[in-house]
Amino acid sequence: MVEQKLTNFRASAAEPEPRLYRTLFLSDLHLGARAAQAHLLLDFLKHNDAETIYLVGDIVDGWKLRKGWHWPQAHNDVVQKMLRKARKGARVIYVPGNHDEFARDYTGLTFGGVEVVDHAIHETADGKKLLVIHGDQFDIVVRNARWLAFLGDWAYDVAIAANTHLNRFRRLFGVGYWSFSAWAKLKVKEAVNFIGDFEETLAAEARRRGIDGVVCGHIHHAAVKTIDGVIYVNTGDFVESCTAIAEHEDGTFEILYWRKTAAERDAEQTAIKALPAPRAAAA
Ligand SMILES: [Mn+2]
Repeated sequence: MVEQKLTNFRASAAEPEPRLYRTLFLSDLHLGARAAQAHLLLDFLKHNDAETIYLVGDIVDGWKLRKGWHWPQAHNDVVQKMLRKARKGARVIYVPGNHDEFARDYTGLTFGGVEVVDHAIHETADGKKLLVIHGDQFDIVVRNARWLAFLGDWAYDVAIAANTHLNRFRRLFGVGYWSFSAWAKLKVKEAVNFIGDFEETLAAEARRRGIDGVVCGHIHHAAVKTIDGVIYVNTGDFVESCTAIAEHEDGTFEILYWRKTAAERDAEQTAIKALPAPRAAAA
């Protein structure tokens, strides 16, 4: 019994306090897909906390789950951990993406303290207004940018509406959703162009709405930059690069490269364990 308590004490003493940010943005976790990095994600949630957490789409991969149920305990643990943060006072806002499009039917509702919204406007510590949106809505605009610019505003609105319906149609008939990361691996050169076009399209959308910038996901490519005076932030993904975006107390943004951070920390701890025990009292 005493021994048990001691172990518990040691375990809690070894648990680090999580780092507290003003805001955290995460997207493209793809829970339910075999590629999901649930353990690394749990590690991230254990070490990082925020007053407000935005889940910027593709949190659950409904497309993969349709093909076969894959929901191990670790994926459940991630959901539990997130709900726990909401219970403990964090504001958790869920903006669905194309892979978890089913959640778009629940916008305006709150589940276990998690608010589901179509998009959000985030105000930074220094008063800037940013559109928070997954970004898939703009795929069709990105791929037809020149034509749409030529045809004007109405064509742009039609294209965005058509994109949503097209995705629903593809889902209904079980046609696989176009996967950016799979395609990008095949066509590196075109992917580079696509990333640039996507970034510009999203920045243009923020400008169109008369706000300061945008926070999005979808293309699995993290970024914090300014495009023609508009703030462009992309959360990246938690499948391959395992990135997230943190907003500091002064309103500045930082990309957290968690795969790298966790690997470096683990290597350091292994190195410390490998050191011989100190012999301070030796005569
Ligand atoms: Mn997506």
